[in-house]
Amino acid sequence: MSQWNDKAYALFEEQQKQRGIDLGFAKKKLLDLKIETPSWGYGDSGTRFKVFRKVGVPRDPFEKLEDAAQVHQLTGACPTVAIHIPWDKVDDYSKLAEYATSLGLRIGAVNPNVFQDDDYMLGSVTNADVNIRRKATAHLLECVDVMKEVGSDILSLWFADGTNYPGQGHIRKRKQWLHEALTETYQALSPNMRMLIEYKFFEPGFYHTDLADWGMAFHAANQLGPQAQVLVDTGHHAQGTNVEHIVAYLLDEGKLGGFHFNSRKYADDDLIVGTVNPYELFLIFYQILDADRDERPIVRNTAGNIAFMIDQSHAIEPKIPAMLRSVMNIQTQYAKALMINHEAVLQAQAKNDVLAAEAAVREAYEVDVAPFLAAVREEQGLPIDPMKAFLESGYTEKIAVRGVGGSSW
Ligand code: AOS
Ligand code: ZN
Ligand code: ZN
Ligand code: ZN
Repeated sequence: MSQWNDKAYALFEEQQKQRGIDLGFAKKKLLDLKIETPSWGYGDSGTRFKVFRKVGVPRDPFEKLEDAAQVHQLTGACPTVAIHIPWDKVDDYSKLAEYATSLGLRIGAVNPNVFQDDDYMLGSVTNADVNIRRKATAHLLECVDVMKEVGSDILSLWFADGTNYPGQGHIRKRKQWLHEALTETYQALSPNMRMLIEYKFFEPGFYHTDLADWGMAFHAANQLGPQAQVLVDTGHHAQGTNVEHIVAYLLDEGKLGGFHFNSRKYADDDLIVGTVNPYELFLIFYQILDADRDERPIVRNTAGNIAFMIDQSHAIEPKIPAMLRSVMNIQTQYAKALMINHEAVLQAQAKNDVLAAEAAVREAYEVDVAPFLAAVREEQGLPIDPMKAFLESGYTEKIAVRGVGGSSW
């Protein structure tokens, strides 16, 4: 390690020991943190105004995996890749899984797409037309088959279903149709599979969305059974929503299944994780690490089985560096949360000492964890600065031969 980091780490170690932090435990937790990257984050995407086509963007799902493998090689933290069907449709899914293995990866969550077909304009599983509902459910079932072929254990469901005008759709009928489709899909799951239900309060529907918030997703998951859980996309709430509260609530109910991490300033902006309001991300990890210490096994097991996934779309950013930035920002906030002295927080809470409790949480956020991250990376034989290593690797130049024109979908 560089002399600078040796010194910085020695000081860090001393300070954290004084604060009562078990660094051996923190190191183990940090190494255990695995983050799934999305295949669609490696392709061109954009806004409703323009998709800027970039040189070197993957032309097919195999090339998306190659790019994802770069992120994993440099961080050691991203062994799985989420796929989106039909964006990542291939003739032989076992070939895709084999290719992933050859790159040191695995296929993670399978995301059915029931929003891009023209038939779904007025809804997929909630469409008033029974034939379209059937078609949508058949696609969900097809994705369960894909899971079997690629060895995935997570079906990640997001529905664009909603309406733009009062009266446009029968809200209660649509609720029941949604439930029917979810039930049929749930019954097709193998025992090792989980169904994660994602909610979002608006967009593309601007009047109502069929699965608008965590309460609706939670209720659906409860009705279905233990293999169904809620997926929290950090960009899917109204301004000011206390996301970490939702996280804590779902953890306590054993129903937090996973995340779609991204940053947002206004709506579902899908920006690089941790670039806006990193404190929120830290506070989410605080709730997870607190649940990790819960006396009830159900809560601990839930906290230990969260699928940490990134869901971001790049309009202007180079894709691989943007993904690296997200992964590193997640690691930074997680490492900071690992610097929380939970006993100190709990003691202050028990004494009703408002300021001491707030301080015990915030002080961890204020810790500079850079020496810690560098030490852990170096111990694994990884570059201390994955971004710098990527930029110097020549990979960007190498993939330029792909030309222009790949897209997320
Ligand atoms: C859409 O807003 C959701 O975040 C979904 O997770 C979606 O499937 C993903 O963003 C790809 O578009
Ligand atoms: Zn999402
Ligand atoms: Zn979204
Ligand atoms: Zn989003």
